[in-house]
Amino acid sequence: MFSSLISALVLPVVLAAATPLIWDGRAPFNLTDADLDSSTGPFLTVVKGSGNATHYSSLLGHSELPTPLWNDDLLDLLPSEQVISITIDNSSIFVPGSGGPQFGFRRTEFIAAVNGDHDDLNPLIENGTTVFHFSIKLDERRPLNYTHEYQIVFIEPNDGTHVFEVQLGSPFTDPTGPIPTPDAHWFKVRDHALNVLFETPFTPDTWHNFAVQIDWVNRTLAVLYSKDGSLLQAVTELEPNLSTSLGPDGQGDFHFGVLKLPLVNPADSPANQSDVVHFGIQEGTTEGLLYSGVFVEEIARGISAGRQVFIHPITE
Ligand SMILES: *[C@@H]1O[C@H](CO)[C@@H](O)[C@H](O)[C@H]1NC(C)=O
Ligand SMILES: *[C@@H]1O[C@H](CO)[C@@H](O)[C@H](O)[C@H]1NC(C)=O
Ligand SMILES: *[C@@H]1O[C@H](CO)[C@@H](O)[C@H](O)[C@H]1NC(C)=O
Ligand SMILES: *[C@@H]1O[C@H](CO)[C@@H](O)[C@H](O)[C@H]1NC(C)=O
Ligand SMILES: *[C@@H]1O[C@H](CO)[C@@H](O)[C@H](O)[C@H]1NC(C)=O
Ligand SMILES: *[C@@H]1O[C@H](CO)[C@@H](O)[C@H](O)[C@H]1NC(C)=O
Ligand SMILES: *[C@@H]1O[C@H](CO)[C@@H](O)[C@H](O)[C@H]1NC(C)=O
Ligand SMILES: CC(=O)N[C@H]1CO[C@H](CO)[C@@H](O)[C@@H]1O
Repeated sequence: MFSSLISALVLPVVLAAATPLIWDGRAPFNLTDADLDSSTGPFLTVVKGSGNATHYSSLLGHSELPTPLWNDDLLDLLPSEQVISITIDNSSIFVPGSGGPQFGFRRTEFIAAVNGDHDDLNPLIENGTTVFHFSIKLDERRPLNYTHEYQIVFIEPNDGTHVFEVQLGSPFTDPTGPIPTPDAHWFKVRDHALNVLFETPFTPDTWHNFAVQIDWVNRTLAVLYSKDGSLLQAVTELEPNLSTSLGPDGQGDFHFGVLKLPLVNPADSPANQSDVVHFGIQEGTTEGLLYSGVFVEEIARGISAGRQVFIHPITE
């Protein structure tokens, strides 16, 4: 189905035009902390607590190697992007435009943008069929707490639903069930209706590479995955995702970062216990994830699988 790999020698030229990059979030080495604080460049950094963006996120320069999938020059020693560290702490209480401070959550997320403008970018990256790429690694020094649920990558239309999402940890339940759940340490890629399409263990010392193919017209999803420098491979078939809205109502911001849900606080009223956004238990710990390889491409004639190799879109 996706086996027609064409020679890496000819492909960069052939498919550079056939698989256009629409938005590139692979942080170049000239991207600075000041750019993060001012949302200059590819990220809108407003989803965070009251500190500056660089209180919660940083560009790791040459101190950490990004995924080798897109950085394969000279034995990976000269990468073309910096790793991005995204963290939360007890001050990571986001105050959105309405609805009041989100005391239930702790969250820091980057949103795909061009110098702060996401509204004009979203219709470009969410049109036709597009592929959302991202690679994730454990931050050994800032472990997550797997008794909690984390939503770490998602596209969120205005209705607050997620076209797809990547989830870690123990799903939030009210009342709290047995935690941690058996697959708490597994990545779960979920569709709009929260069905798990793919899951895989979040092993340490490994870049976990994902790509999600989204057909915005026929409303389907397909997932590709690999580790470190291995080429991406399809890990699902083409899956219907028909509960999403068509057109602008179904489009939204592309987020990646750390969004930690609370546990139910038995001291709260029943109504407040179910208000996961505003109530619940948080330990206030500093936790984080590492990201690289974040970009969005069209699939005019192929999906980037890594190391200059392109594969066929998933069609069945
Ligand atoms: C980084 O350099 C590239 C060209 O090499 C330029 O297009 C881009 O705007 C620069 N980015 C920043 C944030 O300065
Ligand atoms: C945020 O950064 C600005 C400019 O660097 C600095 O003046 C300010 O003190 C910082 N605020 C916080 C809360 O760290
Ligand atoms: C979306 O795709 C259609 C068909 O390819 C094209 O006509 C239209 O211009 C695209 N819209 C945007 C906002 O890119
Ligand atoms: C993880 O969360 C649970 C539930 O709130 C808490 O009991 C535990 O102490 C937390 N672990 C760490 C390391 O913070
Ligand atoms: C989308 O659906 C139409 C109608 O069922 C079908 O003809 C077309 O092949 C589909 N396109 C893709 C890319 O699956
Ligand atoms: C529930 O939340 C409201 C504020 O939204 C607060 O006034 C009320 O005291 C809370 N009830 C309990 C039992 O915590
Ligand atoms: C975390 O922040 C909340 C809300 O501001 C506060 O009630 C709580 O005491 C803080 N926890 C820690 C461990 O600092
Ligand atoms: C694979 C899968 O379960 N897809 C679901 C996508 O959403 C539609 C509408 O909610 C469901 O009917 C599908 O089962």
